[in-house]
Amino acid sequence: MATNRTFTMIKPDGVENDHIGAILNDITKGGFKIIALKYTKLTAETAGEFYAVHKGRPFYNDLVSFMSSGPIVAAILEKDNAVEDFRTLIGATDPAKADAGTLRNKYAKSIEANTVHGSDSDENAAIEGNFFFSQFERF
Ligand code: 3AN
Repeated sequence: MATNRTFTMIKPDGVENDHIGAILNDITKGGFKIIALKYTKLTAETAGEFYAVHKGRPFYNDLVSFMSSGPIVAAILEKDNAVEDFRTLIGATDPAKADAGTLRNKYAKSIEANTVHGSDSDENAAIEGNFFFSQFERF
């Protein structure tokens, strides 16, 4: 069953390239309500924990080091069918394959530095939201 929430991060490249405002604007224009928002930085340890599902994949170490290389913006978003609709808004993992107008098509440069994370299931949306936001920061 589709829930109405998903979790996103603007990754270090999106922050470094000054796309925070534009991306949050696109997200809002896409019909998502931002219900929790945080500017923060992952350590190698917390990035490793967040991406534990990818442990053992060839890109895991680079992914962890990239994701802990600079500040990120974490947010919980609300919309009907949030997980699927947000995956559509961000586009394919590889920006070269992302549809025109998607966030990765507009702002991302490479498959690793692909600017925006979006949860891939309702279950992971809840886990990832809880990873970044305490019960007092979620509404
Ligand atoms: P998505 O972010 O589209 O859900 P996942 O969950 O398969 O993609 O991968 C998580 C992250 O791992 C991606 N956002 C990207 O940064 C990195 N990644 C995935 N596949 C590759 C790959 N083949 N080479 C390098 N990095 C990758």
